This record gives sequence, C-alpha cells and structure tokens, in this order.
Amino acid sequence: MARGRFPFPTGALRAIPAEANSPGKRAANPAGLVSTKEPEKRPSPRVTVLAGGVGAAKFIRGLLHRVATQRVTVIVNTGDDEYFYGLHVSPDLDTISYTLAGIVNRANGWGRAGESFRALEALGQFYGKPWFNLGDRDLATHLYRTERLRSGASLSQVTAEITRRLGVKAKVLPMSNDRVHTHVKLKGKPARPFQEYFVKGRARGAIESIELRGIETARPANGVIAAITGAKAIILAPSNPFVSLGPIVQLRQVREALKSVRPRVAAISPIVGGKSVKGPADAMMRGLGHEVSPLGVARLYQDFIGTFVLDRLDRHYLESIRQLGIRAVAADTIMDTPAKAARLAGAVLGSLGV
Ligand code: FO1
Repeated sequence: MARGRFPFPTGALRAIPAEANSPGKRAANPAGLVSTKEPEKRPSPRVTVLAGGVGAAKFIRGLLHRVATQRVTVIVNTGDDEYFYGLHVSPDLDTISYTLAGIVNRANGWGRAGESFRALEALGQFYGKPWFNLGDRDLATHLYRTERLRSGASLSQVTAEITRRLGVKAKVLPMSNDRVHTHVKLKGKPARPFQEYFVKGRARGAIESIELRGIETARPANGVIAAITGAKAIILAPSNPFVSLGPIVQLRQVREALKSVRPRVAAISPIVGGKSVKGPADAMMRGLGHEVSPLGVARLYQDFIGTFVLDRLDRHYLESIRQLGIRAVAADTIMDTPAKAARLAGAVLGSLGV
C-alpha cells in the first residue's frame, strides 16, 4: 500500500513533511445561527472549505452567516475513517454533515444531539468495553453508509444521499473515494490507526511520524477539483495541518489545483499563542520538527496559499509570513461564540477580496 509520510517530501508541497438566495429571501440556516439580518442581495460567491472535523465545523457555521448555504462546498478529510463492528464510520464527514443539518451534539462537537447509547452497551457484551462512542442514531448513518458502499455505491454518492436526507443544502464532498488511512507512530511504539491514537490513546505520547496509507494512489473524489478551481474563495479551515488537512492537500491533484488558483486560497492558523486551539496539532508540529507557531503552519502551506490568517495575539508573525510571499492578515480566530465565528469568516472572505 502506498504511504505518505510526514514531514512531507520537499518539492511540490515543500515543508509539510448555493445557488444564491433569491433577492430578499433569508439564507437557509439549518445550523441555528445567530444573525437575523437579511443577506446581501448580490449573489453569494462560491466558497469552498477544506475541512477536518470539529474546528472546521465551527468555522463553517460562521461562514453560513456570510455566504448562502447553497454556494458553499466542503471538502472533507476521510483519513480518520475507521471500521467499528463492521461499519464504515466517517467521523469528519458526519461532524460536518450533522453540524450543517443542525443536529450535532454541540457540547462534544461530534455525534448527534440527544443521543442514547443502548446499542453500544449491548455491543459491549460481545466485544468488551467500547472506547469509541457511537450513539444509537449515529449508528443509523453508519449502517446506511456501509450497506450502500457494500452494494457498490461510492462514498461520494452515499455522502450526497446522507446529506440530502438530513436536509443539508451545502455540498459536502469526501476528499476521495479511495481509502486513505491515517496512522500515527509514537516514539518506541508501532504505528496505530488515527482513532486508536486519538480517542483510545487520548492523543498522548511523543509523535515520531504520521503515515497517510494509500495517499500516493488515491484520487480526488468527484467534484473536488471543480470545487477548488470554480470557487471565488478556497479556505483551509483552522484544522490540524497533518491529520485533518494533510490527507486532503497531499492528494496530488488537489495540491496542483490549489496552486493553480493560489491567490484565491486562504488558510487560518490552528495555532494561537504557541498552542493548538484544539487537539494535538502543536504536539504533532513539535514531534515532526516544525516550529509551533503560525509561521510554522504558513511554511507548511506556502506553496499553495495566497493568504494566511493568524490570530491578533500572534500579529508579530505577520512580517515573517509576508517574507514567504504570502499575504498575512490578523483577526480574532478564537470562535468561542457563533458571532465570533461569523466575524472570522467575514475577515477571511474580506482578506480574499470577496
Ligand atoms: N471523539 C472522541 O474523542 N471520543 C469518541 O468516543 C468519539 C466518537 C465519535 C463517534 C462518531 C463520530 O463521527 C466522531 C466521534 N469522535 C469521537 C470524534 C472523532 O474521533 C474526531 O473528532 C475526529 O476523527 C477528528 O477530527
């Protein structure tokens, strides 16, 4: 099986080792957002977001205050996908879809709201204590996906079916229909599948390397390249650059497409004040020998982004990022309220002149 390893090879990637709303009509707002203002009357631009899970979902909720839902496409990481009890689970696809459908568990940021775990309890009698929490309603998604995949449908098709039935108006695309399986290797231990490292192992331990198994031969899923080349703004959400966005941008054709529209591509720093806003991005950067700062992140993306948005707290990095040949902009990137997520989305779009 082909493997992608971090740090990314130098060269191509360098360091990383809605139809518009009709005038006067309110933007569809299934995610239960804050603004009650009428949207602007000019047609919304097409906006494409490259996304992992929870952090990206927050940003997208903010974005829906600024752009008509039907004009938004989300390209989602599938390197975290895993099999549990014979079911194909796509955590990031589900996090984004549930968020857009307004049914996500807001406290966790993943899974469905109002869940019960009776089936998991019963499964525990056969398989032992579960470590990956699959709710009863969430299981319905995985059962449906698995059955459709088994009957020959592609992950793109199944994702379109699931999102349509959940009432999602944005386009949600898996990055690939081919299997890419992220593994994390801690020092002195064998490489483990991402969910085992992240959930079972609580993301602890010193990172030695990250492998994206299958990345060399995987191709972008239907619609992915067109969503990049046809968008007015392409935004890398503030997701983990290695395990969330890494699998997407390491797809060769995706990287080439991003380069071809580089001035329209912006990334938001997931590192603020020397730490990740959420999750193990900082530990991964350190372990893989990158500077843990917005500059370190910008270097990872420098071949294919035109603009980098960092937190105001880190504005002293603006100049060094500009020296990489990237426009750099400071904004408040901490999305602890929906209004702040909307403001961040506005700032990112503004930085791209959209
Ligand atoms: N994250 C956890 O920390 N613990 C869980 O038990 C867990 C279960 C789970 C079930 C379905 C799903 O769609 C996501 C789930 N996640 C869980 C989130 C997931 O592990 C990660 O957030 C992503 O893979 C990283 O983006």
